Parts: sequence; C-alpha cells; structure tokens
Amino acid sequence: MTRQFFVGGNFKMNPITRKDKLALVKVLNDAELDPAVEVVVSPPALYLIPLAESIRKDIKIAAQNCYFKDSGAFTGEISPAQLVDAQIPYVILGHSERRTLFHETSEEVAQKTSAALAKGLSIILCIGETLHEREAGETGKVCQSQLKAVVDVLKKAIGGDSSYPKIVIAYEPVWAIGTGKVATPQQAQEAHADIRSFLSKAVSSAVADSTRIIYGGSVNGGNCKELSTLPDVDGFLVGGASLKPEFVQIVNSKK
Ligand code: G2H
Repeated sequence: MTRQFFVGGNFKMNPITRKDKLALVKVLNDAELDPAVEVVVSPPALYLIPLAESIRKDIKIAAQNCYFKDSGAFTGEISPAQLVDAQIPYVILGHSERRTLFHETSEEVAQKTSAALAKGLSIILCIGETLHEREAGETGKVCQSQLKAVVDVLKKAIGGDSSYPKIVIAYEPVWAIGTGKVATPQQAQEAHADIRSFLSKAVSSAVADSTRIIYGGSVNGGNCKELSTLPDVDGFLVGGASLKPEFVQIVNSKK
C-alpha cells in the first residue's frame, strides 16, 4: 500500500509578529515543493484565517487544538464547527504539550477526535512516551493506551472504521520534542511498526496498512532524509524547524 508522504509544520505559539509570519509565508510560497507530499501548516489560532488566505493553495492549514462542543459558554475554546466554517481542514489533537501542560487526558483527546471527525475535519493525532516511560520499557504500552482511547470511541461512533483515512498519527516521543534529541532511526522504526501492528489488531489490517504514521521530535534539515527512508515512517510533524527555511528541505526529504 502506498501512503502519501505527509509533512506538517506545527508553529506552536510562534511566530509572534505579523512580520515574521509574512517572511515565513514568502519562503513557502516561493519554494519548489515536492508535489507528491501533503503539506500542512499549523499556526496559532489568531493566524489561521490570514494564513489560509495568504499561503499557496497546495499547502493546507491545521488548528493546533479544538474543543468537542459545537458552541456555548466555553471561554477560550474553538469548536470543530467553527473550524469547518472557516474552511480549516485539519486539527492537531493530543499534542504532548496539551497533554502535559494543559492536563488533557487520552479520553478527552478521543472525545475531541470523534467530535472533529463528525464535523468532517482531518486529524493529526499525537501520541508518544516520556523519557521515564521509555526507560521503564513502556513505550509500546503508552502509545497503545493513548491510541486505544481513540479506537474505543470510534468503534461506537457513526462511521466507525471509515473515519481512519482522515487520521494521521504523529508519533512524538516527548523526550525528543524541542530538545534537539531526535529518536534514532531504529527507535523511530520500532515505535512506528509497533503502532501499525496495534492498529492491525485493534482495528483491521487494511486500516493499519493505509494509515499514515508520521514522526515528530526535533526533526530538521539534517536528520530528515534518513528518517524518511524508514518503511513505517510516512512523514513528519515538525516544530522548531518549521519556522525556518529548512522546512522546505524537510518537505522535499524524499526527493
Ligand atoms: C514536536 C515537534 C512538533 P519539535 O512537538 O510537533 O516539535 O520539532 O520542535 O521537536
């Protein structure tokens, strides 16, 4: 099964000025990007619509989070329905910064995933273990339990397994995020193969075969090429390096 390579840029709470944003858009708009790659960038909520209006149309936009309700008294939140209305096609859910700093549980991430899928959004679903969990030999167990929460909710949701083509799983070991400490190719391949094998048992071999599993955690222009050749690595979710011109090199890592 051929899975389309996917590269996401997670700008997190950057860039902080309109000028920075414009410079970044110009780099991307002027770049020669591999047309075979699906490219998605995810700015802070404030910039979603202006970025969608100014960036080239072959680059898609993702929100960095959303709530599970459509509307109501939920100060500070954005709903899946509002993202759809704003023509934003993707949302990142379950990023480790949301799980750790904002105490989101796997059950909440699953609830948001289900609500976002029901509105027609595509999801970049982040999972991954902490250093402590890796050292305790719990990488597989942690990733599976984070993923199982979503699998369980989708089993009961309308549409069920038919939702999986709209989910890209981002394996992001927490110890590699923003630390400059990237997973070795062997660590990444092992974790991705393990996630795929879990999907095969928990959902189906067809879903396991077709679901894109991307790697995130200190990906840059220097390490992307080797990681891109791994059989179960279908792309990247890039943080720090997505704010720099080297993001173009990461998009083109298969070229
Ligand atoms: C992981 C990644 C993007 P960075 O959070 O999601 O960030 O590439 O800065 O480690």
